[in-house]
This record gives sequence, C-alpha cells and structure tokens, in this order.
Amino acid sequence: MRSGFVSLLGRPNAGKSTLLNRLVGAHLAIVSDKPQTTRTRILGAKSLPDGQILFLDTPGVHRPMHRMNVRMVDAAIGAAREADVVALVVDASEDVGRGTDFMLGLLPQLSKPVVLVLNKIDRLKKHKLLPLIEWFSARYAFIDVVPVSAATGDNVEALEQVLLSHLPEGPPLYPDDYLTDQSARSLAAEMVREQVLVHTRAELPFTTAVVVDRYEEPEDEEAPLAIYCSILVEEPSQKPIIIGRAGEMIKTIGTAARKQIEEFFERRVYLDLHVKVREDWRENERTLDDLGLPKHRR
Ligand SMILES: Nc1nc2c(ncn2[C@@H]2O[C@H](COP(=O)(O)OP(=O)(O)OP(=O)(O)O)[C@@H](O)[C@H]2O)c(=O)[nH]1
Ligand SMILES: [Mg+2]
Repeated sequence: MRSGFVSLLGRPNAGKSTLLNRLVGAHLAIVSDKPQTTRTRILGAKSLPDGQILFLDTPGVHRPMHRMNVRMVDAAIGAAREADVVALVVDASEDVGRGTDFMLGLLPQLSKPVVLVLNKIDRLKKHKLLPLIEWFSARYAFIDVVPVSAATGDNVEALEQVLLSHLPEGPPLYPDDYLTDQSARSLAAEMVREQVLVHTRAELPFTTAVVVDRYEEPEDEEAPLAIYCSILVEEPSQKPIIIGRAGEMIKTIGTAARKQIEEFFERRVYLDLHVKVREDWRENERTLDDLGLPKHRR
C-alpha cells in the first residue's frame, strides 16, 4: 500500500480543478474559463485498491496585485510544500511564456519530486507533443511526464498510477469513503460563485465573492436545505450587473446554482441570494479570513 499527498500546482486556467474533479469523480472544485477561479486549497481523496492519494487542488500561480491574490499564491506554494509529490499541471495547448518560466523557477526551492502533467492534449496536434516534452525536460528534472486530457479523461488513470507509484509506502490516512475537507457551506458558496463566473464578464469574476450567511439543515430529510448567501461585489456599479434587468441575472444564477447543489447533496434546496457591496473586500484581511483564505505567511 502507498498513500500521501499530491499537490496540483500550475498557472491559472491550466486545468487543475478539472483534473481534480476527474481524478476523484466528483465536482469538488469549481471550474471556469476565467483565470483565478480557485481561491483556496481544496483536498480531494481517492482511494484505490493499492493505496490512497490525497490531491490538493490549488489556486493558479500568478503575480499578486491584491491581498487576496497574495493569499491565493501562498496557498498554492504552501500546499506544494506540504505534499509528498508535486504534479505540475501545464496547458499544453498554449505557448510557453514568462509565466511558465516563473513556475519552473519555483520548483528547485520546493525540493520535491515533480511529475509534469501536460494537460489539454485533446487540443494539441500530435507532432507538437514530443518537442514540448523535450522543452520542459531540458529545464527541470521531472521524475515523470504524463500527457492527459482532464476534459475527456484521456490517460488520467495512467497518471493516477504514476502518482501513486511515487508516494511513500504506508496505510491509507483516511477512511476509504472520505472525499474532501470542504464543508457543505463552502461547497455551496463555491457553486454559487461558479455560476457567477459562468454568467459574468470583465472584472466581475475577480471582484465577486460568496459568503453563506445562514445554512439550515432540517432533520426531516424531505424538507429542503435552506441556504442564504451574500454575493459580495466591490463597487456599487457592479450590483445592478449581478442583479440584472428586473432581477433576471440573479435569478438565472440562483436557479443554476440551486440545481447543482441539489445534485451534489442529493436533496432539495432552497437558495436565497443577496448582493452586497463591500468596498475593497479583496484588501480586507477580515473578509479574507471569513472567506477561508489562509493568512499570508512567508
Ligand atoms: N480542451 C480542454 N479544456 C480543458 C481541459 N482541462 C480544463 N479545461 C478547460 O480549461 C479551463 C480552466 O479549467 P480549470 O480547471 O478551471 O483550470 P484551473 O487550473 O483550475 O484554473 P485556476 O483555478 O484559475 O487556477 C476551463 O474552461 C476548462 O473547461 C482539457 O483537458 N481540455
Ligand atoms: Mg482551479
């Protein structure tokens, strides 16, 4: 038996959260086509016949411009420091650039075994794969290189076996039905935020947060979960965008999020959404604490 932690590290939008969800077979981490979707470390456990892998999904590594982003990048690097193995997830369909160099520059100081995961191969022309592997291999001594498509699932099982083979020997750390360390509250808040990301553009995805104000779980399982959330925006002008004309937008967001939460918890849900302006919340240490972003520690 082998078991341990694998941290998924990479640039924003590389597909880390899509890969986590694919690996554990549940929608634990929200996904969007906007960068900086994931804001906290998310644990997803996968029990296998010959061991257990504890995956840590992390925010994409980027140049932080706000206190929130400093905490996000810290969470990513902190998770990599905690892990037994780092899986560096790269969008293989994109050109390498300065961001790639920055990521690679972080690796030596982690002093961890690193597996290179070339994701999105469904979008890559076959002849481009080998030169890409050579480019990366010339820059760091990866212990393995595995091309995958998190979207289609192509080669993901092989990746799982490779990662397991690099974990220390030992019994599983959690029971085999253990899935995540996320609370029901934060899973629900994240599903609301996912729908905000799907339905909004420009700066809104970056300036929105979701907090659960009240979460009621009636003992009678036929009665719906009642979840009351605030959607935080940074400026008064952003409020009407989230609400939409005649409340159309917030209704769309609410309906889609409610369906997702119901599916995840297999229970009826009553979801109540409010939009609140909290100026500069991305710089506010207390709000960031409340949102579960760990404090800056370096
Ligand atoms: N074609 C294709 N698209 C993918 C694949 N994996 C992820 N995507 C898409 O890439 C986008 C980003 O995916 P995420 O999983 O949110 O990326 P992430 O690395 O978690 O991003 P951050 O949380 O912002 O750091 C989404 O639109 C995904 O649907 C893949 O294998 N193939
Ligand atoms: Mg993510």
